[in-house]
Amino acid sequence: MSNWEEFYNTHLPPADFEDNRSLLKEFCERHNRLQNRIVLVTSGGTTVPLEHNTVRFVDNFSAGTRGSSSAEYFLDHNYAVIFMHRLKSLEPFTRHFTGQQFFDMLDITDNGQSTSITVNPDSVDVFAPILAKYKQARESQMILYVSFTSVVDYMWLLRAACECLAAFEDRAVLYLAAAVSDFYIPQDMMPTHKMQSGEGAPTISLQLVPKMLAPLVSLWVPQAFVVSFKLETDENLLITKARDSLSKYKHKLVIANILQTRKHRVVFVTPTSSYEVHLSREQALQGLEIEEPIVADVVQKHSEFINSGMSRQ
Ligand code: 9Z3
Repeated sequence: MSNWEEFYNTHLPPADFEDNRSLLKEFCERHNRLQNRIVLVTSGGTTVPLEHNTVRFVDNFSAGTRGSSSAEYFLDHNYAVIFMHRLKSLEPFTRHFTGQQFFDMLDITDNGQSTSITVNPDSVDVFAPILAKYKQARESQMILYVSFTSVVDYMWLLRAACECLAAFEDRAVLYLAAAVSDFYIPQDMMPTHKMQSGEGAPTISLQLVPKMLAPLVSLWVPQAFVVSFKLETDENLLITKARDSLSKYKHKLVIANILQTRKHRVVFVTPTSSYEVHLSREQALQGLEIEEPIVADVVQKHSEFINSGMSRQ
């Protein structure tokens, strides 16, 4: 048995798995009937629980900015979007108003008989276009939200989504932007209850998470346009690691980024080329987001892929 098969045999799916599987199935069947293009956007970090009754866990950084903003740009390009995200990480549309920002846009008036809440006139110009896009995406059912928390939840959901996406053949894009842990504690090596400090300092031993890109590319969605992200903190490793990943898994594109500069610079690495996509200082100051040119480029590459008939070779 391969590592990944063993992983699914020894780790139970999350409690809401069957509900999510039905939602995925229904969403995919509808969009496949309509012959739409579809993208699976994964977003946010995964947790690695240290106990079955989880009080403590190891987390992966990632606010979900890349995934949530990219989902909006894919909708602009008429893709149906499965937004598979870490619960409570940033989501498309609402991401523009985090914390108190949303409340600050509202005014409340009370004339003694009734209370009304309105959007502050200064905020209408900012809020209206985002609300309109949100309503449009929801009413036309172009976006499905499904969430995960732990790396095990993520793996179950990823495979279930792929099972539904296979029918789209080359019309599906997988845009794997989530920050997925490489290490975890297998269920049979995890204590049931909260670790007790009275028992002394714990020794925590992490195991390697199987590389799901291998079955994903070769078995689950062999005709899809698969884009993975590679995150490094050492610039000297970035391109080599991205190239290694492409030659190992044989997918279409790796988007490589460095932790500190990820919001204004990424490198597109394909089997035949590598080039930078970046925002200038002025563009960043104007509020442009790097995900806009990233998604435009991915969409263009996806179109070329479909037109070349490469997935059928
Ligand atoms: C990324 O590299 C994403 O671009 C970020 C986005 C997580 C950096 P934010 O959510 O950050 O906007 O704050 N995602 C992929 C990270 C990852 O886990 N890659 C693995 C690896 O590099 C597997 S492909 O080995």
